[in-house]
Amino acid sequence: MSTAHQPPASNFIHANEIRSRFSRAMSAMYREEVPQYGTLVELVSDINARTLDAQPALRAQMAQSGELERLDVERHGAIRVGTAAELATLRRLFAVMGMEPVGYYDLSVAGVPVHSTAFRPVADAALLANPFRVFTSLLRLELIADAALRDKATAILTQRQIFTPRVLELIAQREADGGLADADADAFVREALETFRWHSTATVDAETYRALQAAHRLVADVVCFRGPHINHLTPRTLDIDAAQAAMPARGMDAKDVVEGPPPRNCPILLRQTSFKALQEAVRFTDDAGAHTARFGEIEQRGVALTRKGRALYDQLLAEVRSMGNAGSAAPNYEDRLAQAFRAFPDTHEALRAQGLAFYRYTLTPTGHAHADSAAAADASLDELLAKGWVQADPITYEDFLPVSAAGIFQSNLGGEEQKQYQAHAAQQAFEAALGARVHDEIALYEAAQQRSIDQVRAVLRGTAVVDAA
Ligand code: OOG
Ligand code: NI
Repeated sequence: MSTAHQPPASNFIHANEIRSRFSRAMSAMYREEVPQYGTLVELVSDINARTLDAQPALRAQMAQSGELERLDVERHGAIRVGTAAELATLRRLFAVMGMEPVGYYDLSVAGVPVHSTAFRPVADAALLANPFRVFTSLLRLELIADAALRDKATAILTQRQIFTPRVLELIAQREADGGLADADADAFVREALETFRWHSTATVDAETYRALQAAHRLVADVVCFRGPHINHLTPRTLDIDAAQAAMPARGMDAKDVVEGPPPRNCPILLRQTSFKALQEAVRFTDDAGAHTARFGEIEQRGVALTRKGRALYDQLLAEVRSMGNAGSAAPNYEDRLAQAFRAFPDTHEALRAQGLAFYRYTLTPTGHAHADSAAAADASLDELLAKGWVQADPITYEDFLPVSAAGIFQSNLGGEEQKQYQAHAAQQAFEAALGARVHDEIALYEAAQQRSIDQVRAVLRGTAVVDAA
């Protein structure tokens, strides 16, 4: 796709760098828009510093994996869009920053009329540089029962343009040339940010807003505004229980329970909590009003699970949540969760040996000393671990959890209603709207683990090639 007048590739700003600039700009914008987010970032930063001081082994492990460096910049955000065209253009916009759609999440099962993916980097090096992720949901208007209201919402959505003309040009330019030079990259960041900005003026009158809100609060949030305002940004904490406990003292109205697995010695997947969405003044075309959408969230990430591990997680969680049909709002939820998860091994040795979680294998200094020896080349991975020639470090879970996401949605829509939709995942329809397949997240972890094993093997056999990627 190169053209004669294209600047040399070395002038292009790396996608990782554009993503970092964008994530920084987004964080600064959200701090201005929602000052409590700034408070949350400070709280998390204090708690992370304390946790690392108290746990030198954790610090050493995170330093060795490279994750210590990314910790302070690590964020995810979330947006919700209304049409296939919006979703498809977002895919192209995120591609400029090296972010690809990973995973399919059907939230209709939890009474939220959307399905979603997460745009994020996928390569090991890109994840280490900056793992910025955006959980992106597409409204499913077909789940709205009232046909007239559905048509009205569709008409409103087809009239809006959530991208600036300049960002559309820059996306096309990057697709044609393969990159963006410095000034264009900065322009891209500035223009892309406009799509995610909050607008306190709605595009509809108060009555339309109320009608859409009655269908579902989420429908009003998506349809009535000029763009898909970022609705939260989430820093990563190393001790979510400490952070949750400290939130009220800093003036934050914390959600009652932490979503995801219970506290453990070896964190798995993802644990999340949030402070509740703010009621904000908005102007309809004919009247003043209020809207609840934006909130703050924190998360703690653990090891990625294999298909077997994930099946066990889903099974144990379902056992607890199905009791009394109350989900995480049931009494004694946390006790019952902890009780059920006793069935989930809680040492890395057991998680690894039973094939429940993914690990990245590297040679230790002793292992390196034995490279190219027959003893090393013939040994199994377990033998190499037992000898201390190879070490296994947990691969961090970079994705989301549908049940947790639903809990986050529910607690932040304001209002208590629980809508029921027929559960029907529609991954193909979602991918058709997106204009691409989504990555299977578990296959990505599997490949990362396998690459690390291949690399260890190659060094031990003396056939390692210097890996350029
Ligand atoms: C997204 C909620 C899901 C998470 O962290 O699971 C989410 C939304 O409310 O739009 O962000
Ligand atoms: Ni979130």
